[in-house]
Amino acid sequence: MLNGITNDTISGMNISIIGAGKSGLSAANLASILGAHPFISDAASPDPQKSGIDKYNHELGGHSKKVLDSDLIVISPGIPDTIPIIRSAVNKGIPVVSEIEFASWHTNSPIIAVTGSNGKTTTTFLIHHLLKDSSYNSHIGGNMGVPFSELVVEELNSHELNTIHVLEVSSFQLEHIYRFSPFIAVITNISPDHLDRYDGMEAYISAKMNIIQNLGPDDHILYNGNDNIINDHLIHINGPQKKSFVSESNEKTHLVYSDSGIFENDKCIIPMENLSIRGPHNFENILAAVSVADILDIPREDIYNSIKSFVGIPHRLELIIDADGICFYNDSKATNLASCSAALNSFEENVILILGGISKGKTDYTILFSQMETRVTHVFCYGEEGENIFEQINNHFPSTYHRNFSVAIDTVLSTCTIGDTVLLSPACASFDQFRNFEARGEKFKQIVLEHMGSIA
Ligand code: UMA
Ligand code: ADP
Repeated sequence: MLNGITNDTISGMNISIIGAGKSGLSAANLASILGAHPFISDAASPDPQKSGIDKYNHELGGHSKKVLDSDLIVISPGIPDTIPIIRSAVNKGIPVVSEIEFASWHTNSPIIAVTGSNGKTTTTFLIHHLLKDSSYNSHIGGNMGVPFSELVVEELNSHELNTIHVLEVSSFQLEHIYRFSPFIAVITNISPDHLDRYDGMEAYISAKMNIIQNLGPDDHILYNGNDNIINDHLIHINGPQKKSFVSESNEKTHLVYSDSGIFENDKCIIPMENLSIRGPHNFENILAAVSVADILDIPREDIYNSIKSFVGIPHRLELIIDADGICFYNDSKATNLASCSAALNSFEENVILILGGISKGKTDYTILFSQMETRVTHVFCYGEEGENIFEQINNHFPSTYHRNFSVAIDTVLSTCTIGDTVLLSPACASFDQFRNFEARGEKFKQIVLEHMGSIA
């Protein structure tokens, strides 16, 4: 498959890189540092100087046959392998690898890789936080925004020892994996997502499960034992060491969580009020990070102190303000049903829920009904998908639809009263009205804070 390519044979090679986003540019930089000849090809036409593409041989505005004049192709995660140029490359026998695969050839440092449908970023940051606090030389990257190739370039330049790469890896990045082999693979959970890219759920799950395909007997799989999909797919896996980070006692002291905190052998060692992150899903993320730290033999006392100082990540169930008894939460990163469901589970009652954006594939929002029943007093729907959501919900819950996001939020603000929790947990992607989920979350914060300023 890789035609005998190893890290030693990269120098002098012609490497086509598909996509001139973050991954493509970082892979090109790594390739050129290694003495290869990168050629970047992008379907769009970004400004070559502004983007930095002008430093490399490149073509913009489409993928021509020049791409096929190469020994190796590195594909960016956002690009599906069904595009014609990749089909032609495969037919010609040119190896196509993902950016994280390519980067992994050029480091011998251990990799801790976190995948799953939800909780990847939070868990990855938690692990990095624990490792840093314990003086590990931890570097964080991957789907959270820093391409793995960039970490590898930094490592090659710094000559630092004892590096550990803590990576968030998406299903997209796990396509075209051949040798990528983490020392610890964490699988947080699996539920429907990205079904606009995959030919059904099995294809999506299969991409996620690639994370374990090269693991050996000294490597570890840490997984969510409450997740039936993961259990079903791991049951026949032998070789790597497997451990559920929930609901199973381990060789160290057994941890469980309840509404009030995390317990070790029935003793509450991290009370809920000592944490900046909330909700049962975040307890699971913490247990996953603790299990990683256990493998690295970090003392439990250090782990607990470190967890208490973790402040959470913006746009993930982030408390914007408690304005005299009305709490506003920004959970803009909740772009699928399972993450919205996790947010709902984090509150008891009086929730005003904001749903909408752009669809990631056919979605049945009625799945949320049982949780909404006791908790949600009104649903505000917005955006391209909002109309569909409104149609599914409106006969069962008080609901309102406004296509425009800002108009929808203004209406929420004129409706909410003391005791309400206003929750933006949209269960859809943001791209109909925003550049990304961060821009949506920032807009939400801005409107809420301006409104609160104006009525204070
Ligand atoms: N392009 C082509 N041909 C095509 C389609 C696109 O050339 O047929 C070009 C576009 O014009 C653009 C480039 O490809 O210039 C974009 O490539 P990309 O979408 O892979 O984006 P990157 O900037 O390289 O960012 C990627 C990840 N993006 C995606 O997976 C969509 C980033 O994850 C990641 O942070 C980054 O690599 C660094 O590792 C983002 C993401 O949305 C945050 N991830 C998904 C998610 O979290 O749900 C999986
Ligand atoms: P990812 O990187 O997988 O998208 P994030 O940590 O960014 O995960 O969280 C994405 C969304 O999912 C947020 O809305 C967050 O509140 C929610 N979330 C975080 N952890 C979990 C979990 N373990 N299970 C379900 N939802 C979660």
